[in-house]
Amino acid sequence: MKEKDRNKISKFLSLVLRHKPEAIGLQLDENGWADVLELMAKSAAGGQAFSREELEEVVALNDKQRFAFDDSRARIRANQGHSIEVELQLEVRRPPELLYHGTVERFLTSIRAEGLRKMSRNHVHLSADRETAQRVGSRRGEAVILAVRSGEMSRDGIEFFISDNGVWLTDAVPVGYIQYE
Ligand code: HQG
Repeated sequence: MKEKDRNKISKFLSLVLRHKPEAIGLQLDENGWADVLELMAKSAAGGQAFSREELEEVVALNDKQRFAFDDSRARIRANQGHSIEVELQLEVRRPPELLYHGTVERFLTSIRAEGLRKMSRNHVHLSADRETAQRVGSRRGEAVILAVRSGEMSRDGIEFFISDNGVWLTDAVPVGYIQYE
């Protein structure tokens, strides 16, 4: 499959597995899993047909490993990034001393006032490396990278999780833990 076609399917999967399963009448369970056969049938009916092999390829080659099959490979879900309520049963993990968040200038006044909030998603997304934060911020314009004193947050009792694809997640980052560099 061409990269362009894989990206199209990946975007569609992000929509139905993270944000709007109802767009194709899909049912996710409480942990965010969709039945693969149901997903394929309903996607086809909704105008985005793909084969099992194509789906396997999209999952395997996805640049951020956004999706995962369960052990039986009968179900699929998004590893993170949801806006609908799902219980991902994420592992609580002790974070490194610093984590990074990529954003843009126009959000800084608000971030300085209220800290980092999860906005429409279920968590604030952070990364262990600056390059990822740079890429995330660049989606919206010139990236501004914020360092988060995650070690201190953790010692203060704030929990961190890591998704199956290595994204650091937390509920909110209060203003006092953000470093503007
Ligand atoms: C900003 C993509 C004003 C925050 C990416 C961000 C990532 C505030 C935006 C993943 C704020 C939310 C997540 C506050 C935070 N006031 N703005 N208090 N607190 N913000 O997309 O981190 O390709 O929900 O800085 O690559 O940009 O979808 O979060 O700009 O990994 O897999 O509000 O989504 O991955 O935007 O991106 P998002 P994000 P995927």
